[in-house]
Amino acid sequence: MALLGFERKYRVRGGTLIGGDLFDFWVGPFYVGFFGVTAAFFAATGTLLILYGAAIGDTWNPWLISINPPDVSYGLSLAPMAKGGLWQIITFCACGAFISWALREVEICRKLGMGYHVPVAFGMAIFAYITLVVIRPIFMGAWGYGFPYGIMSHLDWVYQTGYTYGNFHYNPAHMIAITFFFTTTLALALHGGLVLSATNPGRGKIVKTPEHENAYFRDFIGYSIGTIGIHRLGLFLALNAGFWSAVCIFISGPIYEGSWVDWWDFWKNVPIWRNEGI
Ligand code: UQ1
Repeated sequence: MALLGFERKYRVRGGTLIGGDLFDFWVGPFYVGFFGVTAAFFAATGTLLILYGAAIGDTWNPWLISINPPDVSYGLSLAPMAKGGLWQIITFCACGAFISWALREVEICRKLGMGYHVPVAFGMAIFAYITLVVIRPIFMGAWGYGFPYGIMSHLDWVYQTGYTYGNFHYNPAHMIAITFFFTTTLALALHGGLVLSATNPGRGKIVKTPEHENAYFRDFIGYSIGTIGIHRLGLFLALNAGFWSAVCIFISGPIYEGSWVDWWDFWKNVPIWRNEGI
């Protein structure tokens, strides 16, 4: 079936979570739905407020524009607009836009009778963002612990937060997250390389099949995870990268306030080698 014919066949009514038929239509190639409307509303409002924040700020240099959270002294209350209130509303709009986008993905899954893997995957990224700007600030008692929205300013925040806890490279969850990020790139490089090598064997040669892909890895490392398996592994690795990133920032502050370098001293104090005699 030609691609456009396929789309016509599967552009079906229904599957909406809310709103029934009301927003059940497409604009050009894009499905709208109730959550398309809310995503557009939150994205537009948030973007306009960022522009307004830049306008009342002291620079138009794109590297230096920054929408800052309120001072920590405001706690969890609402701050005046120019003193972090904008950041609070923009954060609300960002959460609204991201969650709307995920729910729009869910509606498209339902229309097509597919699994929810894409919205679940996107949900992990949303969870990591919300951990940074909502969950952790609430546990620490002030919106001021959220990160500023600016190119250089958010880097300054990462620097500052990292060294507040000694050195983030000693944070065990940070180590796990990085390991998952790197392993994700390894898996995608292997997968992308393998599929392209099978489908681009060279001019005039016959395109190869998944059997060749399996045989390649059996010859190479004695094991092939299989064509579905590599995608399960990839999703698992990528979701874990996002999940452990959220864990690593959440435990820094709400759970542990010291230096991550010192945290490893527990290892020296394990009773069997603490050297106190028995
Ligand atoms: C693999 O085994 C496989 O199955 C045929 C793929 O599918 C196309 C792959 O992309 C990759 C990378 C592998 C090898 C991966 C492991 C973990 C052995």
